[in-house]
Amino acid sequence: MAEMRFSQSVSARLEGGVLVVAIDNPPVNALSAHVRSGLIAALDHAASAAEIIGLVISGAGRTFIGGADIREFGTPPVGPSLPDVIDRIEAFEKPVICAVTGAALGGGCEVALACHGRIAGETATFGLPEVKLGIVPGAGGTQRLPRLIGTIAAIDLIGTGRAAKADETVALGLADAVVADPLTAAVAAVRDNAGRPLRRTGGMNVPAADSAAIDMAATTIIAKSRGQSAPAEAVRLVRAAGSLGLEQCLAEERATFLRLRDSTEAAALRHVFFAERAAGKVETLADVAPRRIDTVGVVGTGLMGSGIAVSALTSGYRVIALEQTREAAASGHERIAGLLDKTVQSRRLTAEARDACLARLETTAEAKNLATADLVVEAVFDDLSVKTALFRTLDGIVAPDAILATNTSYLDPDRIAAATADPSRVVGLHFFSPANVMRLVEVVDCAKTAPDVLASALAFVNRLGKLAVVCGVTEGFIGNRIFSAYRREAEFMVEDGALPHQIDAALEAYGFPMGIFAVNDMAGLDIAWARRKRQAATRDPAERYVEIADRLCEAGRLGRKTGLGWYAYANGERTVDPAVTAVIDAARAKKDIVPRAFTAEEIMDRLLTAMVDEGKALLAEGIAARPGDIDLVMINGYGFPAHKGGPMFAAQ
Ligand code: T1G
Repeated sequence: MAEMRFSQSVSARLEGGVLVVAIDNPPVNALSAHVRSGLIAALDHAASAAEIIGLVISGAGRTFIGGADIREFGTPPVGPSLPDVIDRIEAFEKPVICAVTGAALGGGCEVALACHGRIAGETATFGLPEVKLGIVPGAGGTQRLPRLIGTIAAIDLIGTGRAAKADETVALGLADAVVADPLTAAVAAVRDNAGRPLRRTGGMNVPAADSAAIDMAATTIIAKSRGQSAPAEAVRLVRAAGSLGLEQCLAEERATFLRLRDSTEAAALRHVFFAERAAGKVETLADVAPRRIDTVGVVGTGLMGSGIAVSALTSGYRVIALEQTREAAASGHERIAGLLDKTVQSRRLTAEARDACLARLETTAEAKNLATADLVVEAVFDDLSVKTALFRTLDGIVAPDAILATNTSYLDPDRIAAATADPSRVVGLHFFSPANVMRLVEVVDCAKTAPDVLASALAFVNRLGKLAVVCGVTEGFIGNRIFSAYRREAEFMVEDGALPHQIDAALEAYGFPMGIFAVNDMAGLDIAWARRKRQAATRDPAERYVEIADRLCEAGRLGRKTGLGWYAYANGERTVDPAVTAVIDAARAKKDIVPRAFTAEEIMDRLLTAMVDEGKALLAEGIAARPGDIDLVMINGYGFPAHKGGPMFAAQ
């Protein structure tokens, strides 16, 4: 069967009168200009060839279509536009069926919606993730999806931007069938539909739905948007589909898409998208093969250790979890099993998969059982002498090529590595709590870490499905160093006149889920207090130091866990406590500080400046490789709103 080429990325072959079109635009078959023109050319050809009874649209490789080409955003538009292609497909006289293997996202899902039938392969996923890029679907998604699956389901899919797996899409009415061989099935579907009235999605009515239920779905989406504008806009457009004409709504959708595309919010989220793709990529490791890791040892099964164990288990690793005593090992097993149960309850894991995880878990008090581990991650108490003693022990147990990783947050991993005979096999893996939920892992490239050890650590974090950001050795790595810098600035402003709840309100209005003083209360004030006390002897007396937090801790106000911290927590409710204001007033009086007023804007400017200045220092010291890495750490580890792009981006 001769291949026909319609552009550099679109070709086709004829199969029994059916034109089977393949899009081949690596890496994800994005709808670049040459893909769009190739599709139009294929349709033109099919329209003019009487022997052709219809078309199948498919994607080469493991993706159907990853969406519009995001790299084209902000560049001069090149025709045909995606709506042109979509309208042409939907209006086509002959049946057009898509065979979906892998992801059909954004414009890729909109192409599928315009087809007269959708055949899904077992790996197929459908989604309109545009809100994650600060935009709305711009080629009919907000109008055609509700026609197929109803307003409520459409609000959920478009408002969250999540991708639905093949089975769910058939249940929703988005895909017609899930089959092992979608291409063959699609060709058959073209034959079945040839010469018959075609099902044009745009021509369908939006199924009626209970308005209260629609309101509920809309409220849920908007409540989670943390001030981002795209979700509310998407909900508005989907709701309009049920009440206004298609053409009018398509025009409004397009106008909204173009307006949002050029917004700062969308630019911020595009920055985050590409920063995530760049993160974890280390040029010097391009040709370095990671070591094989099948068995992971975890030392300590407390909050962090059990979370790390669960992440490794649910990613298919065998896990040996070590505790100091048999009793502790048994309760560690229980804690891990409990977390797995919770994951099953939240439908993120099947019961069978949980059982398989437990079958791959061993908890023990025998350190020698770690001899078969390819990688050991320690999550014991954050004390240097405890960690160095542990690494010395592990050094004598694990295989010479096994990797030792420390989960320390603040200690110097080089000093931990120096306790071993071979520091080149030591790396930092700084997880965030809860480790089975938080995406971010700071992968610390220590002074002597071997390239293939770093490559192995990155491969391990990728396999956990987490976001790896590489950083060098400094106290607090990227995240905690920046966190300390803006906490310091926040405390300066408190001493100068602002109140903790005012600063938190400014951060929450900016888009943080929680302000810095509330975060400190949640984490517990004693950890930072212990570190300040450790540093007191070496602190520069000329350096400004705010004592308020020390006074709170001395008064037993250690945060939520004691019911009192920067706030009071009667019945778990966060309330402003005049006793704290009194401590603050006393601290100001002691330094003869006359308090002054701060606007929310000034508060945010000062906090962002503190973050950015520390970020610039981290880049200058070579601790962070890219500004985007710093943004990802603050977004994924410290609640910085993604739609602001992170501190380095926001500062631009
Ligand atoms: N455009 C351009 N480049 C893209 C791209 C896209 N849509 N998607 C991915 N890439 C690049 C990415 O930067 C990386 O490049 C490489 O492909 C592999 O990506 C009108 C306007 C499809 C699930 O939001 O979710 O359609 O780093 O590492 O893990 O309504 O990519 O190698 O140089 O992520 O296999 C909507 C975005 C667009 C989906 C594959 N679509 N992509 O995951 O690979 S807006 C999306 C993804 C839209 C219309 C609107 C994932 C993937 P590099 P990767 P992966």
